[in-house]
Amino acid sequence: METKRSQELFAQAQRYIPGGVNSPVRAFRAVGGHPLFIQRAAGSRIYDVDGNGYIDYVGSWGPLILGHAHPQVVAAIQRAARNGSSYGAPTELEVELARLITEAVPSIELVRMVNSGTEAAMSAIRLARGYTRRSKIIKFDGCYHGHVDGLLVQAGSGATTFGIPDSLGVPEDYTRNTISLPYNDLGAVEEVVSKQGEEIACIILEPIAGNMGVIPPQEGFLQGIRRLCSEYGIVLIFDEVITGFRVAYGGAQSLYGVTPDLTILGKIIGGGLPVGAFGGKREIMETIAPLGGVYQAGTLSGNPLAMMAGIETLKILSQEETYRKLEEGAQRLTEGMKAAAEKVGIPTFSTRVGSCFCTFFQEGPVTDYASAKRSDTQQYARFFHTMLAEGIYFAPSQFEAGFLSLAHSSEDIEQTIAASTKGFKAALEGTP
Ligand code: KE4
Repeated sequence: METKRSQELFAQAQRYIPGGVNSPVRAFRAVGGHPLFIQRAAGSRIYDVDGNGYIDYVGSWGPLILGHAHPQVVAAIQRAARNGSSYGAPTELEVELARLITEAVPSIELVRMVNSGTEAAMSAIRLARGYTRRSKIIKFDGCYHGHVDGLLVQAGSGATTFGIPDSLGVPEDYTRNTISLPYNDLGAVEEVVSKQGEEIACIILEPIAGNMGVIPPQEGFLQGIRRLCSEYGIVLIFDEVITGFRVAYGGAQSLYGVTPDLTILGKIIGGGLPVGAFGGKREIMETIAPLGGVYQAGTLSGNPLAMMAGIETLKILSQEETYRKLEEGAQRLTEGMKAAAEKVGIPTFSTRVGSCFCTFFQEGPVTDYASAKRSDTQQYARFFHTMLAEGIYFAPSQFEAGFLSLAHSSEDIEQTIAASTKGFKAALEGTP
């Protein structure tokens, strides 16, 4: 597979951009080799600058659940752009997207738009602290909520990929109030909350962990945390930046029947344009400026282009059959790949919730960050590159989620399953 132009661009990019990328995980450092520079995408495929096409299971890390360049979304963005890109004033589009979100997720009574998941997490935590007048927060090892200073403690995603448990540049006193516990360990939460519950402003977690591979919550984990938060007056924040509108139209909270006090969203609600949002109980949200004393703001928050792309995306997702189609396609894909791995004889542990999935290169079980890190990342790297050579683009890191879109055809899925036999063989035999 010829990637000369990508290599040239990567060399150029490194002259102007740190590591040649605008987000670390894109640099392929966890799998080796050089990143592919993408020129265009349509449906289930992305195409690099050398003209190679790939079936794409990254989907821009989750937003492109409809597939790339969906005609209705493109047309909607074009319509909006003809009216100007941003006014820094309220628009009807913001009201429409807020209405769709609050209807889809009943726990969200009020919602504020921002421009990234990081901004949403940062704002929600400040809000929880302002509302409770408490400082301590609990997060979970391997969960990633964006590059918020106080949360870069055992972060998942990029940080795990680079094996950096914390980030440089985060002063000690920024993380002094952050307690990070093992995911799926309700006992550990009970232990901390029983001693410090009155000092804890919030517990923030991904209801399905998607930044250390995909790790579902174990039976009773979310329910137990909900109970503890109610008992101690702790704000429960679900980070549904990945799972919101991904695993169900109502997000993971609708799937597991657990109601958080605040929810953060991103990715899908912007239809591929920069977006984030945080929302929840009216009483808590009314502590945010201009109503209350917790300050938060943003120049491009609620901008018309992202709102239009989000509205169009949610309208399509709200149609009947959407999530059944995603479920069936992803089930076929992951079962087919699991069967291929078993036939090759390579130990893998496969997880899936709806259309997000992960193949861990280990026996398993994988229930938290410590067990996820036992995966054989060298095997994963060989699998990744072999699949790439077969025209299939998975995440360039073992510690990310794979995403199926509505644009993936059964032929795409069958092609991926067939190619995975080669991928697993290369992983096992050590030949990329
Ligand atoms: P952004 O600031 O990247 O929009 O969102 C941060 C964020 C918050 N919460 C969850 C659950 C997330 O997964 C993310 C970002 N996800 C990563 C991929 N796992 C984005 C990819 C990247 O960092 O380049």
